[in-house]
Amino acid sequence: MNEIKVKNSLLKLQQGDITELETDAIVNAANSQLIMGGGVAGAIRRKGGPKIQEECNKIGSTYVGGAIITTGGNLKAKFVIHAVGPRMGEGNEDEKLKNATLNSLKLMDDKNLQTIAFPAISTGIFGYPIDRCAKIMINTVKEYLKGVTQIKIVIFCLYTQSDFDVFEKELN
Ligand code: AR6
Repeated sequence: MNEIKVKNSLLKLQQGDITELETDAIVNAANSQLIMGGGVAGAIRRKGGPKIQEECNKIGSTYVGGAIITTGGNLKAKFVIHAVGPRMGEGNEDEKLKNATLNSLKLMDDKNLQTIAFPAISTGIFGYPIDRCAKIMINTVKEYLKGVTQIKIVIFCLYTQSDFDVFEKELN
């Protein structure tokens, strides 16, 4: 099964390119300097245009575990939430990944947004293990959706079939 209902919301898994999604917001796997490099960030920069990086530059930076929001530029998604996950080896990684996920969800409610798509934060260039990521991100979303929220749909958009399989195993 690749979706579950949590209270009034839906948690869904899909495989593909997150920059193609038409959700209210997609999440960028950012760094704390908010400089969009490779991976998901690179795909967002190429498809969304320079405006997103310009907005990031105005904000400047945030802490590891934090999240900030910009418009979606030329993307189909209206907004990009830039969530800063941990670099493997820097310490306290699980807590930081949980906070990056949680702060993204809180921004959604602050802005009254209803649909969000996450990538597997930190599991590319930052080197965090995919199975630990699945466990932490899925549990954080589930807990959050059990509380008071306007969020209707949370998608985990996994780039590869093998990452999708890991998330699917964790969801079930
Ligand atoms: N759609 C969905 N998932 C993707 C896509 C895509 N288009 N492209 C890659 N992934 P990463 P990080 C997956 O490296 O590890 C950048 O330079 C990828 O397979 O994007 O948090 C930033 O600027 C992996 O599972 O992010 C930061 O400096 C996941 O997205 C740094 O990398 C995350 O991989 C962040 O590193």
